[in-house]
Amino acid sequence: MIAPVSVATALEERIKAQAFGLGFDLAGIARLGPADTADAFDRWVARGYAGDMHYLPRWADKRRDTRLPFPGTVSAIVVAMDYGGKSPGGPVARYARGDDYHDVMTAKLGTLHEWIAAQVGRSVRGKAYVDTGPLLERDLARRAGLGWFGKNTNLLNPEIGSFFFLGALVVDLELQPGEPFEADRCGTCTRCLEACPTAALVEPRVLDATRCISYLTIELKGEIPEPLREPMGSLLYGCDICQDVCPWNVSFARDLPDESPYRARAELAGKDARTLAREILSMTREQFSTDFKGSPMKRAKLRGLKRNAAVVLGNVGTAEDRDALIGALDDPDPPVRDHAAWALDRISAR
Ligand code: B12
Ligand code: SF4
Ligand code: SF4
Repeated sequence: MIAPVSVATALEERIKAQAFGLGFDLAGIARLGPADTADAFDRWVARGYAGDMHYLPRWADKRRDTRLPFPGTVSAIVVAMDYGGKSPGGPVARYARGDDYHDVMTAKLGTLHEWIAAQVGRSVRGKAYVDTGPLLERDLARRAGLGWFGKNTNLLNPEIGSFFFLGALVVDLELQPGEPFEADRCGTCTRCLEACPTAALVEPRVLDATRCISYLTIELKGEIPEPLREPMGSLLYGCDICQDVCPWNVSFARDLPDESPYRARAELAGKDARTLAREILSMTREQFSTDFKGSPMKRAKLRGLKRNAAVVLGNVGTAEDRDALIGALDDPDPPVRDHAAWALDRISAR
């Protein structure tokens, strides 16, 4: 017997097809409501793991229930977009080498929103979130069937690994939700926990952000604690190590298509850590604004990048890098000066 196909089911399938057509690599639908992992989030904050990311605890109440950030909405179309885990590793994490994913994905979700309104023949109340509001995006994505929480805390999908961004369009339409992803496909593997250079993964699925190189190089505004500088190695911005070692990424990480907005911009492509660090240390504000327009790297501000560049040269620099560091000893920003002095001491001691 052929099962009856409801009009509603057809709409969900067409929404997903439209999402793929817009360039998303995964798409699923979730019913909004209490977040399954809200307690895990609260415990994480209580343990101090959010560090200086004060916006996380500030909106903790709204994160408990996905209906709260945008009242009146009941469903979410959750999408993922691959950012190319197969590109070679380097001083800048892969997610940050091209255009800012917030802009790219928010625009695409806006187009999807308009398309849905045209399909249903009325204006649809809704809002796109790409890291831009108090939503536990991994929680929502797991509910929409996009993957499971890896022990490195990233959402992992059995077909494309974890090198993807997440986004959600919350809407006031009653859509048929997909099946949540219930399996834990990490099994007995613990490679990510062992590979983390700063021991930031304190337990499976629990990250002490204050030790994570991603936090230290992007979110932290002041001094990087000294014991954590050496383990940063040549990482200038972000960190991919716990994803690089993951067998799911080893098998399924993908190349970026030529037209992808996430391909590395010319200022970064193929540059080794020392060259890039020296260029950043001598960069003016004007040059930074031009070269990094529309880049996620603007989040760290030029002073944050200079601080990171000094740490990188302290770890992998040679006597040839001394001049760039000496120039930074006059920087108006105290952490840049302090980290440059630290790096010069390290180079002299080698
Ligand atoms: C704050 C933040 C960070 C912080 C803290 C990360 C963290 N793991 O907590 C820092 C700056 C360190 C960071 C780093 C990175 N981030 Co970030 N980050 C966020 C942000 C804004 C909030 C995450 C959050 O709420 N953290 C608090 C913890 C408690 O939540 P969680 O990590 O999501 O963990 C959930 C599960 O693990 C589960 N859980 C917790 N404990 C347990 C225990 C058990 C037993 C179980 C079953 C579940 C479980 O519950 C948690 C809450 O839902 C999200 C966007 C968003 N709004 O969600 C992006 C986001 C998570 N980041 C993202 C990315 C790409 C990164 C980096 C890869 C960037 C890089 N290369 O440097 C790294 C990865 C580091 C890592 N191993 O996680 C993507 C992840 C996509 C994916 N595939 O998962 C997101 C979703 C942004 C996006 N829109 O695409 N990030
Ligand atoms: S992103 Fe790097 S520092 Fe952060 S948990 Fe993963 S391996 Fe550790
Ligand atoms: S490295 Fe192993 S434990 Fe870590 S996320 Fe991947 S499969 Fe899971």
